Amino acid sequence: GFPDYGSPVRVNQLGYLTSGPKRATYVTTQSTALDWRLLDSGDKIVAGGKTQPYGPDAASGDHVQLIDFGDVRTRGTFRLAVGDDLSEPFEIGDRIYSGLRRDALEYFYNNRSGIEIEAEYVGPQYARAAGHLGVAPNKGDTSVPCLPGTCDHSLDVRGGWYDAGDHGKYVVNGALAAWQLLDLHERSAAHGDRGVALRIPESGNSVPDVLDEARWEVDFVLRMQVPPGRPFAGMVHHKIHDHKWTGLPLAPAADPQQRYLHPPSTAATLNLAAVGARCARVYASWDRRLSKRCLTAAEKAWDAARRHPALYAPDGGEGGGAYDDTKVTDEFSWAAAELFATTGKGFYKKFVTTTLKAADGFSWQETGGLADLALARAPHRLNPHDERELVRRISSVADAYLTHLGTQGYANPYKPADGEYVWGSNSGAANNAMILAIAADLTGRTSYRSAALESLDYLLGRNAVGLSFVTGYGERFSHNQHHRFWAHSLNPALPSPYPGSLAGGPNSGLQDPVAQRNLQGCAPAKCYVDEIGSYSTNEVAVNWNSALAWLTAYADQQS
Ligand code: 9MR
Repeated sequence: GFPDYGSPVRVNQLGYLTSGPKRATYVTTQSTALDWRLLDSGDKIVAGGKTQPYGPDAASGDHVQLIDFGDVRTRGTFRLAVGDDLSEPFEIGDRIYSGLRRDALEYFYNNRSGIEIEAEYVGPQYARAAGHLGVAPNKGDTSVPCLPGTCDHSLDVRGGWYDAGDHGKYVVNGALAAWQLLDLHERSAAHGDRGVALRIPESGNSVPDVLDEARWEVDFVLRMQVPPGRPFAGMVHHKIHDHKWTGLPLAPAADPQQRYLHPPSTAATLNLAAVGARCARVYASWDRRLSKRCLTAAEKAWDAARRHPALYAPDGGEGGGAYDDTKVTDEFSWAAAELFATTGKGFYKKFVTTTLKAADGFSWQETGGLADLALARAPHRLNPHDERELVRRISSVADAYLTHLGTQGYANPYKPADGEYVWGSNSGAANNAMILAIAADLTGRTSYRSAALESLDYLLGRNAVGLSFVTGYGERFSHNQHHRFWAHSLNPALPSPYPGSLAGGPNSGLQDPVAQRNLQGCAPAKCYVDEIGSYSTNEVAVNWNSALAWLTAYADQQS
């Protein structure tokens, strides 16, 4: 039968900022304008108006109308009604993103490798033993050998975050996630916000908590660099993971498999160059030693990548994600831009060869646009002409996303040219929203700010499946993301995903058996199933939660 998509009145189920845009989408076969009503918690009508007919929404196939209640600035709990159809309840208020902003960051502590996750911080349900410290049955990660035949050293690569629902640790998306947290901090600091307190062991120290968390990953990425005196010294191992895919559920401490370091890649090496350069700048005023270590490692990585510019991680393989990439001009450009932004050395500038493009946005694989986002944090490095050009480029991409958002039935800045939704489409939405937010910062244009905020509506319930893709937020939310420890649906003794965990989202590729069984013929925006087995639509990942963390920090600062 039909899946249950809940109320046809689709809203941001967390809520709307008092000073932000407020729109909803109504799924209906009717084509004429209808009356909508906003009801308070006592069912009293506090506002009303006419819906705006829209028509069929291409991504979902839904026939919809739009509701704009942006004039309402009353705080409280409300529902929207059209005829007999009632939305889920939602808030209108000022600090509605404070909790999610914190939880989205605490995702990372919960997914740390090489450290016990303590009940004191996460509560008894989420507490677990440290994984991958070489304590039996674990064979990792204190002395991990190379994949047989690829090198003869082993490295201590403890720490870092588990990539996603599996226990692999992959440099290219891990570095991107750490980068996004560092950027979040840098932007917040520039806006006079030191960030929220996290429930993590380092919280009492003098360093902002988000930097303590990002450091957990930065330290790991530094450990992945091939030491001096070895073949490929200065290059960075692409990834480390189990020999074969492990099953679900599995606590990190119970993983008995042999783990291997996979060969260095140019892409991973340039990821260290990029995040290392950013680390050097961001930690300069908090931890000079780390800042220096990061810069030295970043410059070594850069030199090594120049010597080995075409070592590509292969597609396929066993036991972990491939994170394959055979085009690294974009990684060279991003790394050069970060190194230039931090050091000011003109030498790096000529290697900045890419710019932000609306069609690409950015992702672990496509990092060309990050060159512009790096420069956006260091405008003092640019002459006035180059700075104007940078702002013009970022604005024109933001204009494209504004159009995407304004021309879809469910406002979403993500609108792939071929109409197909990719693996991790929700991170496409969140990353494009980040670009809109940066464009708003650079230009002061409120249309960009509104669009960045409205993107959160999509993630939090105003979408084709009527679900908030973030655990614990909204009335109807994703409960069963693919994860080896947060596997409540497989073993009731295990927890559900930690609140604030973002699902990958609709993926029209149907790249797992559960999606293939349940979603044949789905419209792209509906190719999603909240089952633990659907890793291609319903996994969590560090590089997706970092996007959510960035965007919710931004939204929280807008009240
Ligand atoms: O996010 C990755 C996506 O871009 C790829 O298309 C997909 C298939 O290669 O892999 C995704 O990353 C997964 C990784 O391969 C294994 N761990 C979980 C990651 C998130 O689903």
